[in-house]
Amino acid sequence: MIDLAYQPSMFDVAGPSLGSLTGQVTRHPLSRGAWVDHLPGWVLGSDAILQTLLHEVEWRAERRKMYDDVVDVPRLLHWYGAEDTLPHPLLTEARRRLTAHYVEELGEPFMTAGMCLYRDGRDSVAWHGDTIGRGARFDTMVAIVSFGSPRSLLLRPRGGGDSIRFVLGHGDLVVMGGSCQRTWEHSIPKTARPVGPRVSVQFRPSGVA
Ligand SMILES: O=C(O)CCC(=O)C(=O)O
Repeated sequence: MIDLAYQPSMFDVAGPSLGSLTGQVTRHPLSRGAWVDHLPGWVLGSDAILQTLLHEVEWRAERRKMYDDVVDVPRLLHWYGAEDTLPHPLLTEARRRLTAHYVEELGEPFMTAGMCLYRDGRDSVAWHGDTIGRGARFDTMVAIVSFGSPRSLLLRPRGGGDSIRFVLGHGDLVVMGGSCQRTWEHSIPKTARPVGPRVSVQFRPSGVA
């Protein structure tokens, strides 16, 4: 169980439910065939989901090699395969709704759910694209639903260029699509601001990671 101080949103007190996607999502075309869809506050009552995620998910710390050292990955992780039961039924419904909305363009359903817990502003993820698997060569989509304290998701073109920022928490949705995983990179930078926990849930088609 994770015990993290969290200040709930005053505007997010309803029971959990999903808003509509149709006509609500704003598409931001990027360069080189990449795009990002954005819908703030897609999940209503998202703080209840955050509590479930903080307390029910078996969060794992990972370590990775860095030069001659092995260091802690600065966030906690859990990965749900297509057959795994997600920790809250609303997430299962969110995946179904995302598939229904995007399947014509994506050509396949969202299947897996990766989860990341950023405990506070010291947790982060460095610049990367999701290029393990098919995202390295083919257009695909990664849909991210955010819970808890808002954090910046930055995107920049691979090879350099201006970055763009989405501030994501409290039930917000972004979908990175087209060539985004191979022509752009994204990151969640550390922040010195006092922030509570944020959980990101990333829905991906199978074979994309
Ligand atoms: O926390 C996020 O929203 C981004 C997560 C991410 O980039 C990843 O796990 O690949």
